[in-house]
Amino acid sequence: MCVLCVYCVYCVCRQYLDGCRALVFVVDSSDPGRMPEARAALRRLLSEEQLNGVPLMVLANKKDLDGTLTIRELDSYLDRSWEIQSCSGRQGLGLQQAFISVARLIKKS
Ligand SMILES: Nc1nc2c(ncn2[C@@H]2O[C@H](COP(=O)(O)OP(=O)(O)OP(=O)(O)O)[C@@H](O)[C@H]2O)c(=O)[nH]1
Ligand SMILES: [Mg+2]
Repeated sequence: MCVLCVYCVYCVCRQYLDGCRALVFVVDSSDPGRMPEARAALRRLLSEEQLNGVPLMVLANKKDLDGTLTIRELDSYLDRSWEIQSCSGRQGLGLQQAFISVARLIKKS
């Protein structure tokens, strides 16, 4: 089973898409200026045929820095199960919950 984690908005990782059961997309929620870039990268990834219907977990990272992530725009084009979880990679917060949710999303898909 493949769960694809993308930490970087530049990473396309297309060679890993075959057989992917879930997409975990990590954004820096403390960097609102680059949110349009993150959204564009996510949109591009989700348009890949291999990811049709594949559930999505958005990790809003760096929540320890008072990140504010506006996700409303996301729902308009998401045609799949998806969830968002705030987390701090540095403090290890929110990650366990996130991957429990990923496992549940995969089971439901
Ligand atoms: N405060 C905080 N820092 C984090 C967290 N996760 C990663 N980092 C730190 O963020 C730094 C990397 O920042 P990034 O935004 O990933 O990378 P960048 O250097 O800004 O480059 P870009 O990929 O262009 O954004 C490293 O020093 C990490 O230790 C977190 O949850 N909280
Ligand atoms: Mg950064």
